[in-house]
Amino acid sequence: MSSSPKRYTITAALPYTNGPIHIGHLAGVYIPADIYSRYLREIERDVIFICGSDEHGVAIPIKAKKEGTSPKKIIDKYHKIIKDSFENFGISFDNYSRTSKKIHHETASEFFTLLNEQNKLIEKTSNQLYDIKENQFLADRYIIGECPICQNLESYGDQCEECGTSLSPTELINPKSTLSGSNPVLKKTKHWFLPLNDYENFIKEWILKSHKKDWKANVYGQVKSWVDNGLKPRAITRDLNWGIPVPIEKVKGKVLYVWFDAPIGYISSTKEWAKNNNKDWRPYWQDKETSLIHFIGKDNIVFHCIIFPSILKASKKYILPSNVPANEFLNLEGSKISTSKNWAVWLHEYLKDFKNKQDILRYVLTANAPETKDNDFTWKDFQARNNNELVAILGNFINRVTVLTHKYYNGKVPKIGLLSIIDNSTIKSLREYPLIIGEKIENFKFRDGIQEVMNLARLGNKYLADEEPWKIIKTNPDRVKTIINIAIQISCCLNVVCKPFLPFTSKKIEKILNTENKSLKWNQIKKTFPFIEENHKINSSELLFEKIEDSEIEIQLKKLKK
Ligand code: B3M
Ligand code: ZN
Repeated sequence: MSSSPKRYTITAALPYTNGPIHIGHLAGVYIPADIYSRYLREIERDVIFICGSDEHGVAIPIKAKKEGTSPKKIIDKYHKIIKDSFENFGISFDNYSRTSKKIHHETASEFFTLLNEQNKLIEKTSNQLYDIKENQFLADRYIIGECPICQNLESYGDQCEECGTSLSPTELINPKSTLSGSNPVLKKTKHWFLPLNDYENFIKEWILKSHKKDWKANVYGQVKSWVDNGLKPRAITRDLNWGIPVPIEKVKGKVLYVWFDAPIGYISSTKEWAKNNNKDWRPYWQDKETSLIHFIGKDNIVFHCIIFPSILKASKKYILPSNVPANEFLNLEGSKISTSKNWAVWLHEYLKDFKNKQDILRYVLTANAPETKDNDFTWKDFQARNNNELVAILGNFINRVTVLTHKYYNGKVPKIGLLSIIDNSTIKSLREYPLIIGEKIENFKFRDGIQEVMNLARLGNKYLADEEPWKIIKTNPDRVKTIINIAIQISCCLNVVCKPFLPFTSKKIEKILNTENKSLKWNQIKKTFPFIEENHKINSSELLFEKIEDSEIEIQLKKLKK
């Protein structure tokens, strides 16, 4: 791939609609994907940012049973809650679809049929766990038992959530049905398998050989360990009544495995976007000059780096991801986030307690993102980062500049005069930031990126503190004009570079600087200086961030312990 792809298809993992989403999801997947997409749009690239709800799989009927309702009611309920949360946090999807839509059922069925007709699937009858009381086969999460790897007693049939190992139900020790609690028996049933062993060499060449340097070590390492253990055929159908029916005439009571259809959901969502926008979806999935990037959490690596690529490869028409920047997990106050134990910060609840404060969470989750290892979110850290960084550094700088401009010049940008050595070096470093931050984002180093945004604000604060315009306003008014002009240029640059990270804040700064109609873009500020010309009128200051009091944090801690 050339260094500058023609277009980007950016996907974020499709959340299961069996519950609302929490800060772990946001930190691991949606914020990084959003920063990346927003940045690429800023530098005027052709980008689509795709997502949607994952509405199949055993998780849905299980939840429906728990809430005493139907799967359809469950997916409708959580689809809405999740979609609203994303919108409220400014996650800028170009399309947010659902895998229950007709377009998705058709697309997934076509994939299955294509592979089946080209003899790329194998049919196999094997013994599977069966619940005699409930009269049904027990796929995936319908089974719970002891993990053969870490001895966790509550491992699911498809995956142990404790150690992350992918499993099949028959591997569990002492399996129990989650439906009736009974011990299942073995019963013969026929399924379709994707012979992953046939793709082992392809994965070796494509990832292990070619992406050792440019893919994240955690992702590369997981792929390598899968391949080292030998890839085996994997069932892509299930005996269930919730999902996409296996598209073969005589086959009844079987559906596609959720992990077969879900990633195809990215394609269906793209098709839906194309239809709504009068575009062609194909280049975004089939043109070699497109860069396809999957943002996911670490538990989804095998599906996005081995299984889905094998399906894409088998289809012969599709491109492969150019990167899969999976993140590790975010813990909460020292413990694993857990939906069942209600140990989480739910986004829709955060928004109730911290109204219009989305950017604080976006900031904290980016600054502390689990990019290379699991990380911990604590409310104390949340408070400290808000008070000591957002308020004291970023907010403080913008506020000082605005207040001084109004105090001395009625809000009009003063004329820049002779430049001192410090002015020159400040301008020089200032102008390097868009480049530095852009590079960080392009390399998926969002933590470093936001750190640099803060460093730019620090540069501004230091410049004002060193030059002390308030001390010389009477004795050297011309000098003060230059200082304030430069400080305004720093604010403007700050506004542009914080756009992908803190979209709500950047809107506010734009309003203060009165640059909404200027559409100052990343590329322009790389090329031209000054960004704002003299006599431009700026608006009065608006507080960007407020201090968070101890009492607010205590409420959150209490809520968790409940
Ligand atoms: N719904 C699993 C998850 O939420 C799954 C992702 C699908 S991405 C195609 O972790
Ligand atoms: Zn385990």
